[in-house]
Amino acid sequence: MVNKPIYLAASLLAILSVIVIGASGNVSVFAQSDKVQASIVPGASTLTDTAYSPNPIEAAVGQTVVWTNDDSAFHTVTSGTVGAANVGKDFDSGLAGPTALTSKGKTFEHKFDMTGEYPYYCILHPGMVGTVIVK
Ligand SMILES: [Cu+2]
Repeated sequence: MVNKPIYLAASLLAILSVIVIGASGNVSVFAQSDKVQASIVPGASTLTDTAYSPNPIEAAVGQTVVWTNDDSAFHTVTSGTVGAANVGKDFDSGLAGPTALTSKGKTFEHKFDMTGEYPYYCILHPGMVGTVIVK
């Protein structure tokens, strides 16, 4: 009987700590979105390292980068550098199919699961270049 208040206090502490840990866990979920937005800017065809914005795009491991074509022309988001053997191996919006950025408002997304620097460009306008940095 003498120890009852101590048990009650300990129980309350345990319950409170669970609530606090749960709340802080939720806060961290809301603090970092799982998506990073990027744009292919109007007039991108004649631009180089400002065609994709922001450039570079910074993302955390596990985040998905979403590119929106805000230009009226058809563009691609294609991993690699012009003429390299690995062009399109990591990601490629492509020249046809559902992910092709054929017109304004179309989007392409890719989830990055490993750290690194990922150069990419537009197959249709190879002067358009960008980099995704995943930390
Ligand atoms: Cu283009």
